[in-house]
Amino acid sequence: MAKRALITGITGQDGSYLAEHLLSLGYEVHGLVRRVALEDPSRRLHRISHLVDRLVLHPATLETYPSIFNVISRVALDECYHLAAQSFVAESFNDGFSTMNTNINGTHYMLAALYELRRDCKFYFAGTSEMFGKVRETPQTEMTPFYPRSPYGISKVAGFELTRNYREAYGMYCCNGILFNHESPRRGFEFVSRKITSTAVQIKLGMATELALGNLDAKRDWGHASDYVEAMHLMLQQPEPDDYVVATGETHTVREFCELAFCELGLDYGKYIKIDERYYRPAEVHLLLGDSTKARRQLSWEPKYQFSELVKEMVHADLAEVLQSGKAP
Ligand code: NDP
Ligand code: GDR
Repeated sequence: MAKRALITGITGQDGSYLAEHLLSLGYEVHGLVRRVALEDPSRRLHRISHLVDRLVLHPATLETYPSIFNVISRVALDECYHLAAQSFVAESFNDGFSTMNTNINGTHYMLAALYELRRDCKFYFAGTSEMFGKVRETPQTEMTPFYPRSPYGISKVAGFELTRNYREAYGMYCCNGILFNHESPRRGFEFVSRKITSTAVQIKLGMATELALGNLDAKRDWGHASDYVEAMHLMLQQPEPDDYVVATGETHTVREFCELAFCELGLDYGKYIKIDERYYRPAEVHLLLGDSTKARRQLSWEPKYQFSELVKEMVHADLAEVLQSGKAP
C-alpha cells in the first residue's frame, strides 16, 4: 500500500518540491489549498501545475478549525507536513495579528484535528532559524535558546512549542524542523534572493535600471529548497520523533548574494544597488549560521548544493523565463 501524505502549503516553494519528492517515492499525495486556488489554477497553482494531475487537492483554510477537521476526516493519513504559513517576515511587522492567527491557530487546529481523528499520523512542523532571532550563540543548534525578533518568529516559536507539547503530552509522532533559509527558482519575489536574481536579469535586459534593497550586511545560511524537503521526509522516517536543525553551515551577506548574482550576468552590482530605508525591518536578525550535525548524523542528510550553485541556478532560471516570455518576471 502506498503511504498517504497531506501537505499544507503545497502551492508554496517548499510544498511544490516536497510533493515532487513524495511522488517520486511512491506516495499518494494530498494537498490542502485555499478555495481561491482551485478557482484560479493558472496563477495560484503555478508551482505545482506539472504535478496537479497526480495530486488530490482539498479546499480549506488555516483560519478555521472545521475546514481543517473536514479534510483530515476524509483522508486516512500516514504523514502530515504542515508547511502553510504567512511566511514573509517583513509582512509580519505590517500585520502581526493575521500572521499570529494563521501561524499559531492554524498549527493548533492541525494538531488538534489530528489528535481527534488520526492520532497515529506523523506530523512535521515547519520551524525556522528566525526563532533564534537575536542569536544567543553561533552556530545555532537544537539547544540554542530562542529569541525571536518579529511577529513571524514569535508565531513560529509558538508553533514549535505546540508541536513539542502534542508529542510529550499525547505521545504523538510530532517533529519540528528548524530550517535555515532555503531558496530556489520557485522562491516568491518578495524574498531577497529572488528579488535580487529577478531584478538583476531585468537590469541586464534593459527592463530595469536599479535594485532597491535594505540591509545588505545581514548574514544568512542559505541552502536549496530541494535539499531541505528531503530532510523533512527523513525526519518522519525515524524510530522516534525529534527536532532537527537543517542548514548548510555557511553564512553569506545579502551583499555577497548580490555580487554573485550580478557577476553571473557580467554586471558590477555596486553600480545598480540603491539603499532604501523602507526595506529595513524594525528589528533585524543580523546573523544566522546553523549547525546541522544532528541531522547529518541521525538522518544521514546533507545538502547537495553549494551557495554559488544556488545563486547561479536562480539567475539562469530567471533569465530563461524572461527570454521565453518576453516579460519581466
Ligand atoms: P511560501 O510562502 O512559499 O508558501 C506558503 C504556503 O502557505 C502557500 O502554499 C500558501 O498558500 C500557504 N498559506 C498561507 N496562508 C494560508 C492560509 N491561511 N490557509 C491555507 N494556506 C495558507 O513558503 P515556503 O514554501 O518558503 O515555506 C514553507 C514553510 O516553511 C512556511 O511555514 C515557512 O514559514 C517555513 N520556513 C521556510 C523557510 C524558507 O527559507 N523557505 C525556512 C524555514 C521555515 P497560497 O499559495 O494560497 O498563498
Ligand atoms: P528572511 O528572508 O527574513 O530571512 O525569512 P528575506 O529574504 O525576506 O530576508 C533576508 C534578509 O535580507 C534582508 N534584506 C531584504 N529582504 C527583503 N525581503 N527585501 C529587501 O529588499 C531586502 N533588503 C535586505 C532582510 O532584512 C533580511 O535580513 C525567510 C523566510 O522564508 C521565512 O519564512 C523563513 O522562516 C526564514 O527565511 C528562515
